[in-house]
Amino acid sequence: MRILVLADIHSNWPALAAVQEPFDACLFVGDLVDYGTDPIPCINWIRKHATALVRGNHDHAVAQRIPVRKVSGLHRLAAATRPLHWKILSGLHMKFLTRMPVTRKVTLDDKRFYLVHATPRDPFDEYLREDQAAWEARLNGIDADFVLVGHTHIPFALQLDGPMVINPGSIGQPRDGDPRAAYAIVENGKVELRRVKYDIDATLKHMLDSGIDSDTLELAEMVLRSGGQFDKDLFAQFEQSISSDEPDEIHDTIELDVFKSNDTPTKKKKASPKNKQ
Ligand SMILES: [Mn+2]
Repeated sequence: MRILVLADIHSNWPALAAVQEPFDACLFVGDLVDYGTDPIPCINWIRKHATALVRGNHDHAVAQRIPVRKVSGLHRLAAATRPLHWKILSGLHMKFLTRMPVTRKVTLDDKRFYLVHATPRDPFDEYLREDQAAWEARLNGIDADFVLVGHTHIPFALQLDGPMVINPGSIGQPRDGDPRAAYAIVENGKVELRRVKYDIDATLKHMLDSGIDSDTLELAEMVLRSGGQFDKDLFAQFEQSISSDEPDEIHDTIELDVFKSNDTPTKKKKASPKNKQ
């Protein structure tokens, strides 16, 4: 069984549409919305194709109509796009976001998967990257073969004494220095972290046409084209810092020592997000 693992789509339809993978099941670990301006085809695609899914902090904020309190850093992007979501999403779409579970367990192909957006200790907010001791401490008591997470937008596959923790990286807003959409494939108990190029111009054009202001658009372009690793001095001009102890959402690059590939997989069942649903 070929399992497609997705996270952090963030209303970036051209990025999701670029994933042309055959798959038998799709697991989504949260953050469908915010940052981008095209949530509807993303929600429709996930509604149709996700075998199991969980809610991310941005799904929660949009669903619960929580306004963005902080306007520095990437919060500025969320501040510009969240009200647009409230304007364009139907009651059905909002209900879908509201009903996304916080954690989910599912068994596929005799493997037990545990899905949570950030960490089991703090399902929405804790940023935890590839740190063996920290993950072992947080997964105490969780009985699973694979723990699937998102949130950091930085891919890794970490084998612990027991489960393997997989972060597929972000579809809609990668932050590891590689601007290509990131996802993972789990097949026969093995994981591959993959990347695919997508039409960033189309994403930015959609944002422009949606009425996003030029400063925010410039920030979005820097983030998307650099894979989240843009010049921090340039970034500083966008900072309208107000004191807050909320964690910053920008992270430094980490080296990946796991397999990455753009190879086209052997064609099987084709279920691609080619057309808007
Ligand atoms: Mn996210």
